[in-house]
Amino acid sequence: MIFLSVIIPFDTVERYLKDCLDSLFEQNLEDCEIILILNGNKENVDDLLNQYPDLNIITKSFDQRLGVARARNEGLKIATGEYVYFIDSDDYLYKDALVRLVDVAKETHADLINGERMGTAFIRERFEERFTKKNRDPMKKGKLSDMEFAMKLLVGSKTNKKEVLSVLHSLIKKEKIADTLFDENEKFFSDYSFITSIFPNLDTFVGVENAVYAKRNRDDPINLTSLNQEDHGDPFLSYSSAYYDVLEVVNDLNDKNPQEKYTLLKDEMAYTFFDYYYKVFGPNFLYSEDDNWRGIVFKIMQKISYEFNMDYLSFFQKREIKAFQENDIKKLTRFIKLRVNYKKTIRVFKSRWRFKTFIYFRYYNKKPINSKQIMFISFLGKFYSDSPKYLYEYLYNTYGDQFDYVWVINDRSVEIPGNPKKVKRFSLKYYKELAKSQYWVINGRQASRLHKRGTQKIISTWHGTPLKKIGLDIGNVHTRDPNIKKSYIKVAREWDYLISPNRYTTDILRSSFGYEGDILETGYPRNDVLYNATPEQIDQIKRDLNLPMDKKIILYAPTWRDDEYFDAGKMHFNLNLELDKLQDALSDEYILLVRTHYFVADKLDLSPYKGFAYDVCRYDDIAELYLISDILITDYSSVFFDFANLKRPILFYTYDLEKYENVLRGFYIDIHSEVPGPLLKTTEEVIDAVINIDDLNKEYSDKYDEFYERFCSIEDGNASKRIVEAIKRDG
Ligand code: C2G
Repeated sequence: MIFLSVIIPFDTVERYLKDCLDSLFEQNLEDCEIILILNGNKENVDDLLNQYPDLNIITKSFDQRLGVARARNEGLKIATGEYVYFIDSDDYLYKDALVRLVDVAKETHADLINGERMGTAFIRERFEERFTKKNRDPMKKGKLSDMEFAMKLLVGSKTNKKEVLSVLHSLIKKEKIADTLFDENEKFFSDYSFITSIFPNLDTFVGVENAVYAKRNRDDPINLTSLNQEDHGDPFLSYSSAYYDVLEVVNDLNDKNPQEKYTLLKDEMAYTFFDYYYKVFGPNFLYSEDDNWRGIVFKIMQKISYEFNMDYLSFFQKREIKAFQENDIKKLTRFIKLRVNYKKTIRVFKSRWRFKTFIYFRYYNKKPINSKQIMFISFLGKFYSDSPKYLYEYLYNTYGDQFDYVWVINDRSVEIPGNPKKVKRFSLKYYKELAKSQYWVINGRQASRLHKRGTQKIISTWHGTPLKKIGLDIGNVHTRDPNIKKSYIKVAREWDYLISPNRYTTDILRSSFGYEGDILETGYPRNDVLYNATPEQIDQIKRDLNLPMDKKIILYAPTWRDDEYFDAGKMHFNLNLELDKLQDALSDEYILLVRTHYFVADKLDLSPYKGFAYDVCRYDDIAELYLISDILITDYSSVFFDFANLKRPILFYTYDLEKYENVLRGFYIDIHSEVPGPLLKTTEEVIDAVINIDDLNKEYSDKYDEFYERFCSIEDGNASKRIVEAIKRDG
């Protein structure tokens, strides 16, 4: 008899399934079958499955989407293992999570052996890195008994707030499941009835420490929801009613046959519910303006309040729970208000940025605005570059000291002509100058917690003609913040002017930000220099960078990938271009400048390619790099729209085109037919294209002209001037 059957329902997102299977493969489990229920999936996963010849994968396919309950049942029907284990296809195991459970199962033969489920927004690699780095400790067993710890894990960690019980990450003896199936009519909560149905059969439980299962929080609440993010009504009502349903069943079971396992389970459920009440529900209750809702939930909480074990509660917590029992909604509101405000005050003083924001609103924002002051920021203060730089230089050269200029720049040693005031982003001085400035010139989104006031105006230059979908048009947001789409609209509502380089961008900016304000379709200030620079200036850039003057230059400037983040705003990037091959083939004639996107946090090591490849990631202004480059290689970055102003050749190294196009972002134009250069998939193809660049120029000549006409024809080196004049006309 096989020892273990792992059941995985799969309907979508192949790369998540890959993480899942990789992590299973790394467990090196013998005596294990993996039952994969393919249902309603559009992706062909055969190639993926062929990558695991050593895994015993049994697939069962269905054309239609079955739903998780039915898919798991299909798995259960054919499972032959002594134990059954459920994992979802978008989740994965941390290190040896499952082996640990299996070892304990072999040793103890317990009926249920389980580990911890931890919510995460990270891709697998990053989860592991962060886990080790930040030392986020898994739950400890401490003095708890095997059964007590197992109940804690079954009900879930505090990160899975709105779940009562989960079947995931438990080894369950198949004979104890017998013929029990998941309730296929229950879309969301079939785990609960499944567990409570088999619960009477389970006698021995062991919870295992340090066996962590990563539960992926998908991060787009609008387009790519996971089951527990789907909107199934008010979170409190759905959690409390599920809690109550489970409680009733457990009470019934206990009445019929009183046992410790039922009491332990009930205590654990109540404890987790209380935690949710205290941290999430309490503040929501306080701030809600819906008296009807408040009335309903008060009654429900009143009923549940009798389940809490008062011995574990602090004095203040007890007061609150008693207010429910005394039916005193006013008293309750007062108590919650007191503790929420207390916590807020502590937070303001504990966190530097909260403290500074507090000072900004309460103090700096009460001081007068300087009608002559303009503040500039480019790429989060990382560079002196982009349209804010060229608008600034135009203003400074034209109006000199008639204005007071402030630059937000994190490295204050960066030289800026005219000696403007320099402040570091999010420093106290930054807030002070922000509050005083009449104009904020920004090339991205301002922090959503900051708001302009009175006569202040925001000029948003944005930072590129979009190829890849942006803002509200992105189908599947992979960032950490689930509310990012709402914040796009909120932030754009504060802009007074939005700069656009062409009609195409104007239309997209309107829809992708829901923006209704003024758009100045003037061309980009950052492209002025591409028309105005002299040959001497161009040579000087090369000299400043210590580049050989006798070689032609290729600039490789790829963009970032939404699924490769490892911390807020920090991305990872794998250089997929094989530099050794490029060096062998091209270094007689060319050098290569490598510039990753500014989100990418990895440091490149180009030392093996000394004399051929140069790291220009930290160089402030990419426009200057365009000026010295003979060929651009990019992928889906907006850089080629700007580079095209120079009418020099562009190659697209799109090794992961399918993923980028179909899964990560999607594009506004047809990249296959509308871009002015070839799409290349391998380093060899890139080399070939560079060697035959003259032929390619001829081949793409008509397409390039069309492209230039559509995206670059407004540009003439005077965009900054047009913008300043338009704003002056408005007063
Ligand atoms: N950039 C750069 N180096 C790179 C990539 C980008 O300096 N290797 C700069 C360029 O000025 C580019 C801008 O960052 O135009 C935006 O980069 P994209 O790769 O296009 O990506 P993103 O930041 O997501 O912005 O509408 C444009 C989109 O919003 C894209």
